[in-house]
Amino acid sequence: MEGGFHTDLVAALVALGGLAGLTGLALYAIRRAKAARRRQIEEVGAAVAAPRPKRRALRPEDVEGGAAEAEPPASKTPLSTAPWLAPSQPSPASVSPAAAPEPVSPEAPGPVPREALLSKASTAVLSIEPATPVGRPPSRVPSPLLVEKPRGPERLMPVRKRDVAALVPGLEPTRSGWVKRLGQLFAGKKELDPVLLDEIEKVLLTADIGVRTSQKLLSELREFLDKKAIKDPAAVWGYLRRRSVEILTMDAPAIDFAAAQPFVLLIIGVNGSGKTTTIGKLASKLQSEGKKVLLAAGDTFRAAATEQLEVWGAKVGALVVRGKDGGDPSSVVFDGVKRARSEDIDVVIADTAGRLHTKKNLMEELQKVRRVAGKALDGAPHETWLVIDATSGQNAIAQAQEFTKDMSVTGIVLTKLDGTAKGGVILGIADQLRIPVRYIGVGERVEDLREFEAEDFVEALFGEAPTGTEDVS
Ligand SMILES: Nc1nc2c(ncn2[C@@H]2O[C@H](COP(=O)(O)OP(=O)(O)OP(=O)(O)O)[C@@H](O)[C@H]2O)c(=O)[nH]1
Ligand SMILES: [Mg+2]
Repeated sequence: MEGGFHTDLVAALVALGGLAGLTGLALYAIRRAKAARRRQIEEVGAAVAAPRPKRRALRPEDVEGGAAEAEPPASKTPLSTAPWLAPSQPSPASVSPAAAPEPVSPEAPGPVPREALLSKASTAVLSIEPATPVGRPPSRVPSPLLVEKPRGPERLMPVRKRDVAALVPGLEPTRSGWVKRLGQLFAGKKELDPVLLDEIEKVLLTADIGVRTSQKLLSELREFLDKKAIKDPAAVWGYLRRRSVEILTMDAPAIDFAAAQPFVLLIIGVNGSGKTTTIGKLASKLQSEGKKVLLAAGDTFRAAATEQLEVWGAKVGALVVRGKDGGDPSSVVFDGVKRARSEDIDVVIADTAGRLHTKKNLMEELQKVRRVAGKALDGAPHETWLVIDATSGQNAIAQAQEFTKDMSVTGIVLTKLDGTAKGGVILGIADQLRIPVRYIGVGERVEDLREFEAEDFVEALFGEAPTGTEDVS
């Protein structure tokens, strides 16, 4: 009996011991599992909390060369389109859909393939990458719709869209004038002879290029022909084309309207040259790129001039600052720049009354406008553009020379090229003044103001080079 009791007791103790052991094992397993889970959570937490590289959504100023550091103010027109991206085209993947622009104006330049845009920016990473597995180092966590800010000189630069076909109709009068005559001289000629050289001289001298520039081209031509004994008319044609590009190409960086806030542009020129129209077209272009533009009605001479500017302002959605009729134009420009500063405007374009370069008092008035603009904002005006009517032919060269004596002109706008065969004047102006031509007007429509690009212009003017053309230099 007593032995049976002991056996039961031992069995009970063994069972209890087994149970305790099992419980202990179970608790140990649970603790291990919890620890493992905690480690997992900590790893993820560390990955999330670790500082991320400086990446942020692409902003327009990144591609425009604007004030990339500054947050765009809330009051600003939403913008996300660079000049080279047509508003009507889908934005690049890097631009958040929320910031996608509404087209403002129809004349925005056409799109540039995204690949082309990217190829210019070696540091830009426009990433749409698969999600990164948890636990990877944060620096390798790609984020869709984020872009690494390009650094230094390698910032995204606009890729220029070639525009030759669009220029051809506007340049038709000049193209079918002296350029055609020049081309006809070469047609069917196998060899260059002195008679042909004389004919070339005649055409160039009547081409409104100006006597000086024509003579220069001819003497260069003779020199090359003597030296290299080149008899091939096609080579001469090629030479004239190439020299034209060289004359029209200036060592001047593209205008960066984001270089100042606001960027102040003063427009000057003789009566009726196309100043106000150019201002309207340019304002439309800039607004469509997302910039806020203010127009200063510095032509206080004619009441109709201010109204004309106001019509443009309303059309393109730009603010217009006006003064009293007959008032001091410099005070209008001063008010315009001040207002632009307080309202976060990007570009101020100041109109002025047309004037003859021969009128000393009127030229002094312009100088005052310049000085006063500088009082409203250090460094203003950042550019002063002389608007020249191409129909005035060689007189335009004389005009430009006079204006540049009194004013520091930084750019030329040549208007009305569509209405004249005197487009050659552009060569004379560029050659003799060495001031960059910034825009050309090839019609009255808002889209007829075209950014000037020497090669496109020459190609549109001369057409395709005859077969067999080679450089004589
Ligand atoms: N065909 C053509 N006409 C132009 C062009 N640019 C301007 N015009 C026309 O030229 C005329 C004069 O233009 P405006 O802009 O008023 O000239 P403005 O220099 O401001 O004139 P003022 O203020 O009187 O000195 C207008 O009828 C314009 O439509 C152009 O590129 N081509
Ligand atoms: Mg005007």
